[in-house]
Amino acid sequence: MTFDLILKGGTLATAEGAFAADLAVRGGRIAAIGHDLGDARETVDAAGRIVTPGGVDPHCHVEQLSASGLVNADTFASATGSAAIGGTTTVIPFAAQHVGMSLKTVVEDYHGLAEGKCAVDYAFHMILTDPRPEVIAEELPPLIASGHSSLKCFLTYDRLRVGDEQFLDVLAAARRHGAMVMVHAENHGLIAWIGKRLIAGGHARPAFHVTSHPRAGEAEAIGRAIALAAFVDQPLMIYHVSTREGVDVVRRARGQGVKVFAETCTQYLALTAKDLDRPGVEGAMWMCSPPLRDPDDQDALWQGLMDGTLQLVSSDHAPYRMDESGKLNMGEAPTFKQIANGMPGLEMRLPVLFDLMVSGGRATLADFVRLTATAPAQLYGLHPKKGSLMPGADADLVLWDPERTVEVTHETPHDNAGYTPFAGRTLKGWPERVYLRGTLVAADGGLVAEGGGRFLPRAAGEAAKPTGRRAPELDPARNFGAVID
Ligand code: DUC
Ligand code: ZN
Ligand code: ZN
Repeated sequence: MTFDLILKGGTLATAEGAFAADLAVRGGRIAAIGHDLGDARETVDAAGRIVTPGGVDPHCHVEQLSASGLVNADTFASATGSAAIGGTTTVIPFAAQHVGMSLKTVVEDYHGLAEGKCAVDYAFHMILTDPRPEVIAEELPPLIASGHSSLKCFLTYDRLRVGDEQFLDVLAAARRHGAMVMVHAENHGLIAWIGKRLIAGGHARPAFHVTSHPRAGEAEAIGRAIALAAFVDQPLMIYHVSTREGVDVVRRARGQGVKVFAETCTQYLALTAKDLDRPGVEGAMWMCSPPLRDPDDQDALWQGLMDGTLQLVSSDHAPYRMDESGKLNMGEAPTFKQIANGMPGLEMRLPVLFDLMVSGGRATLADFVRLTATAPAQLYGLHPKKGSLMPGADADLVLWDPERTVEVTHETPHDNAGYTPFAGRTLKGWPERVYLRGTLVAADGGLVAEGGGRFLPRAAGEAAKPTGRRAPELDPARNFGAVID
């Protein structure tokens, strides 16, 4: 039977390794892998090219309302169009609840914004800032059951953070209903305490954002979050690990058998705190939380990615323009406390990581695929449909030209941020053609199909399953018969 598409003569790259083969697509799915596969309506010459599964970016903020009332610069159309051009074919942004809001309404609203607008497939994580009893008991279970199987909490940020008791409520509910929990883990008191003193002392330019998010605050909050999750036996994902100490805390917990996972982001591997050290407000372009750190932290993050302590690299795409609509919404000379945190990265994630890992020799092609596509799909219940090249999987494919070099400028990406923190770098390796379920969506740096992305309802995967070992205080057999749910 004739195929719809054959990619012929390329090197196929999976999380296990790379090999020479042709790949055939039928009905939006990978139909066959091998040689002499037969006829197709379209055959693309992939000689000299690398074929990877489409990237899965499991941490990006799109059209999201912040606690201060700002909405990030991208729409679902612009963010996902830019993702597609960069080789990412699945994104998991957030439906973000704020205090007092109905979680159900929030999720419906984000679906309304995304539906029919996305260039790539998408799912939603839910952010819980107000896990009050009726949200936990009534709203959460049906939302998880309808495919929103992951929940995020913040341990810092005014108006977003949950206390330890609230976090335990979320962890216990996630365990009961089968969801992954993710956490932004930084110590709020440390950040508030040092921030006030920096501003009072006149140390207000963006570089001081780094000082104001102490390294110790990351290690402390990661350790606390893990302790609470282990107490109730709920698997936990630590978001955007940035420090050596943070990596060490995760490694120790995993060594003790705790079911904890961790990610870092492109910017923590490619950029450092020095990037913020610029006159005036210019450093605001490199402001994210946790902040960029030091070369020694980058070494620790790479080591963590290679020894399995960290499982994946996301973008934490959170675009704000360098004008009054975004980073400068509090005027031309804001303090670092008044500047929105976040940087764009959906489109540049894969090219920057391909350059660092594959062209730069930091990792293998298989590592690149594992960290950017396969592991995120596995951890969030999307594998093997996404993140794999198995027959039967969605034909989300990227054809890479491994020899092409591109000098990145602020005009290179197609999102709405108006700049990229990676400008000035020369990258080797570039996504040439990008397919979503067998349809070409991006080619040679341009979008060729819009609005074809579909919502991906997800049941939680293996990663979110409890281990069966709760704290002794929750074990009736060891606790005078007390049953605590
Ligand atoms: N930090 C976050 O926690 N979220 C969005 C962007 C950022 O820098
Ligand atoms: Zn965060
Ligand atoms: Zn984030």
